[in-house]
Formats: sequence, C-alpha cells, structure tokens
Amino acid sequence: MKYYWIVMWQILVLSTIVLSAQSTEGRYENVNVKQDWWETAVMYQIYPRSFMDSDGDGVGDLNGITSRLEYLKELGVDATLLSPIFKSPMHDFGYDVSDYYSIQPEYGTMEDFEQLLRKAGELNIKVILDFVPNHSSNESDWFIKSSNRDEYYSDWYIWENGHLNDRGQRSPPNNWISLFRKSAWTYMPSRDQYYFHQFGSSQPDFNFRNPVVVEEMKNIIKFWLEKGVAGMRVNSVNLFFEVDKDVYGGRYPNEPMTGKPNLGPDDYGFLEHVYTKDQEETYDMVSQFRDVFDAIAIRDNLTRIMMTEASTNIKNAVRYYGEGIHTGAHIPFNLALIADLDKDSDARDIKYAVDRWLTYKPLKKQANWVTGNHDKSRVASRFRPELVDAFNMLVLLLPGIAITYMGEEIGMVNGFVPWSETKDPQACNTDDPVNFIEVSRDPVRTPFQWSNGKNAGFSAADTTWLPVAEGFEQLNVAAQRSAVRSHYQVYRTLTNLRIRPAFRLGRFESLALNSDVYAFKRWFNDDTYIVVMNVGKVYHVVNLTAFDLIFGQLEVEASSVLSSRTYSDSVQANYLDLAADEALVLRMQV
Ligand SMILES: *[C@@H]1O[C@H](CO)[C@@H](O)[C@H](O)[C@H]1NC(C)=O
Ligand SMILES: *[C@@H]1O[C@H](CO)[C@@H](O)[C@H](O)[C@H]1NC(C)=O
Ligand SMILES: *[C@@H]1O[C@H](CO)[C@@H](O)[C@H](O)[C@H]1NC(C)=O
Ligand SMILES: CC(=O)N[C@H]1CO[C@H](CO)[C@@H](O)[C@@H]1O
Repeated sequence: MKYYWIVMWQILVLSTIVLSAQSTEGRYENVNVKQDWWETAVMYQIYPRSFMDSDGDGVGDLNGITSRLEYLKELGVDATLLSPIFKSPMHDFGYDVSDYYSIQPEYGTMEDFEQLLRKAGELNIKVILDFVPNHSSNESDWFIKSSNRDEYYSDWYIWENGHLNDRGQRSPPNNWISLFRKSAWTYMPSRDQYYFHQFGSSQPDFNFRNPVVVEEMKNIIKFWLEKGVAGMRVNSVNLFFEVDKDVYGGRYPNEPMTGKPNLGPDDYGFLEHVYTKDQEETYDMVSQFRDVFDAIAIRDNLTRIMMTEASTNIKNAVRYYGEGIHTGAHIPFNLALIADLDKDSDARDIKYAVDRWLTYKPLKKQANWVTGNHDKSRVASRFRPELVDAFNMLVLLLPGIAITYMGEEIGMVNGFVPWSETKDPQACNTDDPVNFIEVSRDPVRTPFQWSNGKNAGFSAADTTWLPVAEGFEQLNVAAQRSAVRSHYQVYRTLTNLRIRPAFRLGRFESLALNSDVYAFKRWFNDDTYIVVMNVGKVYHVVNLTAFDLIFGQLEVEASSVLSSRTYSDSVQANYLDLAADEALVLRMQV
C-alpha cells in the first residue's frame, strides 16, 4: 500500500511536468531515438497473381498492384513484399523461376515494374521482392544447358547417377524425399542422370558448392537493388545446401526414417532431413548475400534489407540474425504465430509462442510477427473469424516489425477450391481428390476481395485463375471501408497507434491472466498501454492490476468489431469483463 502511494505520487509529479511542457501529440515527435526505415515498419505481402487484374485475363498483374498502392497507403503500410514476379512457367506460380532478370509477361513488362516503383516511391512505400535462389525452373536456359552437359553450366545443379538393377530397372540415387512428396530425384534422359529437387520436379536445386552459381545469385540481388527495390526476401535459405557427398565416398547417403506414424515413403515427414536441411554452410552463404545488400546500402546511404525465410527449429531460426563473424539478415522471418499456434491454442500458448521468439532472438535485434502467408491457412479459418482483430493486434502491437499477408486486414477466409480446379502442385502431387485439401495452398490464394461486384472487383474476366471465395458479397474492402466498425477500420486504427513511441520503442511485458485471456503491456516513459484479448469461448472478468503499475481507469483506444466498447470508453483496471473473442487496446489514464 505504501509503495502504491509512492508510485502514484511519482506519476502525478512526472505527468504534471511532462504535460505542462508539451501537448500529447508533440510528446511523440520529441522522442529522440533514431530508427532506420525498416525497424518498426508495417509490411504487406502481396501475392501478385491474386491481388488485382488490370487487363481482364483473370490473373493479377503489376499494373493492378500499381493501381491499388493508395489502398496500402490508406492502411498505413510502409513496405510491400511481392511474391515472385520473375519469368516462370508457373508450375509453382513463380516459385519456379526461368529468368531472374525479367518480368513474367502475364504480370507485365519491366516498364510496368519501373512504373510501380515510381508510384510506390511517391507514396513513400518501399518495394521488396521475393527471391528464390534455392532452385530455378526446369525450363530455365541454365538448367537445359546443364542437362545437356554444356561445359559452363554442367555443374550448376545437383546431378547424380541412379541405380540400375539386373532387369534394367532404374531407381533414384537414394531415398531423399521432396517437400511436395515423392522422390526428390528426377531422371533426365538427355544427361542419363538424376537431378535433385527439394520441391517439385519442375524446380531443380542449384549447386551452391559451385562458386559460379553463388556469383550469379549475388548478381541477381545487385540487379534488383540497383533497379530501386528496398530489399529482398530470400526464400528457403536453410535448403540451399545438401551434405558434401565427398565426405561420404562420393555418394549422397540415405536419410534416416523418423518412425512417425501414418506416413509412407512418399511423405516428406517420413525422413529425418539431416543431410538436406540446415547444413552449416548455409550461415556463411547468408552472410555473403548480406554483404551485397550492405555494399549497395553504403553506396546509396539507404539501407536495403535482407529478409530470410526458413522453416526450421527456433535455435536455427535465430542464427539467421547473424552470429560471430557472420552478419545475418535484417529480418529472419518469425513463423511462431503460424507454426506454434493452432485452433486449440489458448492464451498460455500465445504467451509461450511470443515469449519464445523474444527469448531466443539476440537482445539488440528487432523481432517480427507474421500470422499468414501464401502457404498457410488464413487466421479466420485457422482460428475463427471472431479472432481476426485480436491477431491483428498481436502482429501490429508486439515489439518490432509487422508483416501482414494480403486480406488479413479484412479477415478474408480460406476459399474452397475443388479438386477439378486445383492448381497448387503440392495438392496435385497427392493424386488424391479427397485428401488433397489438407495440403492445398490454393484456398489462401483466391482473388482479393475488393467489392461485391463481378469477381469481387478483382477482374473483369469471365473466369479467374482461382475461383473467388464464397461470401465475398459481404466480406470485401468496399463494405468494410463504409462500415463504422470493421476489421479494416480496426487495422487502420492499429497502424496509427503503432506510430506512438510506446509501440515503436516501448518496453514489453505479458501475462496469461487465465487460460483464455492474454494481455501485454507496452510503455514508454509515462505513456502506457494494455492490449488484452479473450481468445476463449466464454465471458471472463479479469484484473489488470496483476501488471505492475496498472490501476485506476483505462481508456479504450481500439476494440474488436464485436466488442460492446468503442473509442474513449473507460474501463476499470481491477475489474474488466471481457466477452468471448473480445480484444481491446487500452491506455492508462494519468
Ligand atoms: C519441367 O517439369 C514439369 C513438371 O514435372 C514437366 O511437365 C515439364 O515437361 C518439364 N520441362 C522440361 C523442359 O523438362
Ligand atoms: C545518410 O542518410 C541519413 C538519413 O537519411 C542522413 O542523416 C545522413 O546525413 C546521410 N549521410 C550522407 C553522407 O549523405
Ligand atoms: C485486483 O487485484 C488487486 C491486487 O492484485 C487486488 O488488490 C484487488 O482486490 C483485485 N480486484 C478485484 C476486483 O478482485
Ligand atoms: C513461405 C514461402 O515462401 N514458401 C515458398 C517456399 O518455396 C517453395 C518452393 O519455391 C514455394 O512453393 C513456397 O511457396
């Protein structure tokens, strides 16, 4: 009790000094802490094929994106990350590149891209490209030359002899399995050898032990940075290297079995990927790539960011921040909110997932938060539609960088794409018209929902490359823009809030107040916020005084769409009743 009064007294004195000196808004601007453009940026991932179609062919394109950049501005986005736009036969929709130096004609021309960059520049939105150096398309010139044993390109990919039995039957070099199922080796008659592919057979892996390949990759990065992109997301970094076969007598060794139940020898999870994932050489390669970004950044006095993507365990994941002599990425993707949480997760699981990343991450580095991408089920479908605002509060108000996959700001749901219309190679590879749905990524790639018009305003075509998700008539940007309360409105409120020092620079503390209610505190000097969310299905009364220095009244800054509270309502710290799914951003009154 005594302590309480001392604190109260201090706060009163402090706030009088501060408030008498300057107005509330002025206080934010006067915070003299230097941050580089990316350090607390809001990033927005666009899947170009599905965002906006400008020429009516049913496929999204660059001019479509350019025409909607103002929408990103309106959302409060600082940078957009574009899924691959390079020339590709589209077996894996751009994640199989046939020419890294040119634009996929379906998406537009180099001039269209330059126009996109100009327009984004005017709006002060940075453009980041998704770079896929692990493998090219099997239709790239490089691969075709390599498969014909062209002298220069011969060693650009991973080639290996197979086995031939007495009856003349051929089998692959070893048991390695692709992420898209089945053998990771495909036979190429022109070379009478097998090539290795971590993903589909249309995606042959580069040989990163060949210095010429590494040089080429660096040239690609340089090329796009010089064109004016602000950074690149480097894909699947932990799959660059396979074990050095010379250590194993010149043959790649079999991988051991995991022994996991219900998996067959065609399933990726059947094997322990000790020879094809997370090899030690990776970290040096990432560091070499980073040098390319830094060289151009220094020359232009403008930071170009390197993001890395790796699906791996936490200890490996944070190694991409750099260690020892190796500089790492500015932003190693944090997949915790995707990989560590599911439908059954409660408040304690959320706290655990958030704290885990913050614990393992090097102290001085920026965290980042992602709830979805073009591979993972949408929040509204993975959890439930009522939790969309709560998850946007996590992404946007936890410390660090926020990354939103297009559509999450309006709470889009997974579309239903029947077997007959399925395009995703990962789903097609199941050859299973019933269970394909478990792995299909098409549902999260359905066209963006702009309006209740034809094809949800995405395209004037008669058919779109994937069908528009059901329910778009109600769930779309236009409807949410004109509604007083909507996910879109909440999202904008949140991006506005995060400009304040408490969210940009402030400290962080969190509690699972019970198994359903997660809450965290962000504060900077005397400006203090509590973000609280009931992720359970029943009503709860919670006591926020469990947090240090939280007492009295708090004022609502933002509330989930179904909450009975609105902006500037007061709530009591020691007795807060929260409806199921209710999420609030509260500000301490001083
Ligand atoms: C590339 O791979 C795809 C899928 O396996 C196949 O259909 C196509 O014929 C291959 N193209 C070349 C040039 O090998
Ligand atoms: C580099 O940019 C920063 C911030 O944009 C600026 O403050 C600084 O003066 C610039 N340095 C040079 C050498 O131009
Ligand atoms: C809330 O917690 C504080 C201290 O933790 C306690 O003093 C107070 O009685 C609690 N309030 C209610 C309404 O339970
Ligand atoms: C999250 C991510 O970028 N996933 C991609 C990884 O790479 C494969 C193959 O290039 C793609 O299919 C995924 O979409």
